[in-house]
Amino acid sequence: MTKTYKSVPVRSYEITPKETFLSRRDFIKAAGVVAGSVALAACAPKAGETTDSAMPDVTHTAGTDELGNPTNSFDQITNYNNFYEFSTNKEAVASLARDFNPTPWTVEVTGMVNNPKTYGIEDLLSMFTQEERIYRLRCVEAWSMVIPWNGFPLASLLNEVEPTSDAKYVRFESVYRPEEMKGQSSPFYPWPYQEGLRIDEAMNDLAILATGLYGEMMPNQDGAPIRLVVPWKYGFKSIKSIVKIELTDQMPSTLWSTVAPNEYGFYANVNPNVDHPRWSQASERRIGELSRRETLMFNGYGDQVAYLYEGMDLKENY
Ligand SMILES: Nc1nc2c(c(=O)[nH]1)N[C@H]1C(S)=C(S)[C@@H](COP(=O)(O)O)O[C@H]1N2
Ligand SMILES: [Mo]
Repeated sequence: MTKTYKSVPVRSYEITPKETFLSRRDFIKAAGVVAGSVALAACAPKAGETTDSAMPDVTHTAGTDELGNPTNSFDQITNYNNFYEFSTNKEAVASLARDFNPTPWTVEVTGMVNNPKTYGIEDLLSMFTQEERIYRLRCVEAWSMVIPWNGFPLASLLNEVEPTSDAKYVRFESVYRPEEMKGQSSPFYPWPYQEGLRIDEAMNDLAILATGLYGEMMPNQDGAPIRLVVPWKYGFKSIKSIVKIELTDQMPSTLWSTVAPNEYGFYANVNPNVDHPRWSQASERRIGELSRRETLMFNGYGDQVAYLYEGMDLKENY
């Protein structure tokens, strides 16, 4: 399931017309060519050779998760989005995010670390092996998808900067660009979006920084160019378009717990036994399916993460 791919710091839509971006993979298949880029044109591999391509062999991505659930389509994943910086309308995010320009991009890693550093997105793409991780994403609004992400463990980056022994939490901050993100004009939300994890949660191998999906660079609407994915927690923890990561000894405030502290807590682990005031969490609607599915404790990742919460009252979980 895990594979590596070579990334280039060039976005798909910079090298293909916007109209063809969404269907680029089909185009590549139909044309029988291997994905290349302007940067790689001089050493483009022959048709059929994917090893040196900027894009992985897409046939590997059309799979299932470890429970046998089929992945949602690229179309579903990129046209039904929660990204309040652009819009509260999930179907409007894709078009409103089209002109967002995530290059150049840097991520500042700071706070209680021995080696604070600002990384260019191209550094993060080349320093760390980009793996595919097929994860379920469960929104607190009780819908879900199965998404084939590309990315690398958050722990790999944290190990580079070496948190000090005082660091207990990791705080994440999204980009603030009200000119490009019209939703940030809304006075109802304390921008920029921020989120946090306890450091042992952040070091868990399931927690990744995702840089793409379906082998494409991350689409704008899904949090270009880099976002967190913590699949055992409700979707709102998986903060998009990250510009800053700060190690701290204080539990970070989060956008949602600031807006509605009675509805959203810090941990936000998926838990079918604890209802949200407005949504039962017992079951969920998988996008593209007709009947509802039962929601799984920790979204089905209990074997990997339950140890993190031993002795905690899981009713306090969100
Ligand atoms: N910066 C930022 N990150 C965010 C959000 C947001 O509005 N802004 N929405 C969250 C919510 S509620 C969910 S369910 C997921 C949705 O991710 P997707 O649109 O890629 O499926 O992103 C999360 N990350
Ligand atoms: Mo969500």
